[in-house]
Amino acid sequence: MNGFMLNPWLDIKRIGEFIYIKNDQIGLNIKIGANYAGLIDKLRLFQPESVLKEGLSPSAFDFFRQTLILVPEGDMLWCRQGIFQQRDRLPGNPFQAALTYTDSADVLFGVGYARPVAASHPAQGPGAIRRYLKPGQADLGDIIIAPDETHQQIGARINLIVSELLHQERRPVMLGGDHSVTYHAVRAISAHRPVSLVMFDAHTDRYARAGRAEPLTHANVVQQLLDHQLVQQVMIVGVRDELMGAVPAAPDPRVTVIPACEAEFLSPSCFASMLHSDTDWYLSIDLDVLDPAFAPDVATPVIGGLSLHAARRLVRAATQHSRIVGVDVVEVCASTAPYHRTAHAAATLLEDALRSLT
Ligand SMILES: [Mn+2]
Repeated sequence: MNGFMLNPWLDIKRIGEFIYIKNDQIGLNIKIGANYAGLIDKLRLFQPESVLKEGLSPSAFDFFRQTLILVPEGDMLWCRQGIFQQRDRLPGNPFQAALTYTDSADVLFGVGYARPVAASHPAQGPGAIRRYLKPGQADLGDIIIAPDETHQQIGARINLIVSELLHQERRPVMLGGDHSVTYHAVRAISAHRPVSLVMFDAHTDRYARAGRAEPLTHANVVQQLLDHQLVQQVMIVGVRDELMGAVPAAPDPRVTVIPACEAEFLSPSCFASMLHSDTDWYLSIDLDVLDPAFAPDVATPVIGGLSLHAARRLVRAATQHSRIVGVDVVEVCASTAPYHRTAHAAATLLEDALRSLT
């Protein structure tokens, strides 16, 4: 397999004639002469055999083996900075926890990506949601996103993490970010197996300006998944975009829409029976599915949404009765209030989902 493994806490710096290799998590702090400069590239590319040829003790590199995630070759940003920005959600000793996170079936990671023009800040979603999650979830932290990075670069990382977790037979649980991040997670899953999308959203996310090829956004993520044949079926729950004057998207036999007014009173068993058992499902929860009374801090609120209890019933029905292969929670923005009720609602729905996943 192409790529290399990297300890996410590793800090490699060259200062003058010396190279410092530091890992605060395990109290590692070694200094080597800069004439070993070639060594650093080998370390980064994780070629321990060739490193050993340089005459260093094999045990000096044990810490490199305490690694978990494959990093793509050529993505030097990850290489320099590590994969994840924060790991403070890891239970107990963070280093030990990371080594054993694979014991958990569900593994969280954050993607604080937001469209550049967003007036509000879904980029802060992962941190906001974590504040209300109960401790104990395996959590890789947030992927690093540099200001000038493209959606493709960020997408490649999401793809990599999701693929690696699937390979380990884990379930990826992504904290967004705006809704466009869902595209990359579903694409990664669809490369492994056919998958359908069950999505809670005020919008169909199938909006397009006529006659124009558009880049991936939060507003067309479902349409792009359909156009690129990455989903078998799409079930969208809680839609009420007519209230904001949206033009209905062209009918597509793969898409089922349950309007908010029906979803509020839909029985869990009826909903579960609509999620066909002949496909795996990816669950995506856009917090704007809730009425703004419950979730005001979303990028595009629409009046007339679901109550928290209705959404919880349907999320639990979906996770109890269908094969869910991945989950995300998206579009939680920053709040000016000390009590972030939108993030609390997001954490509640996510915990409902994780509790009832089988
Ligand atoms: Mn959405």
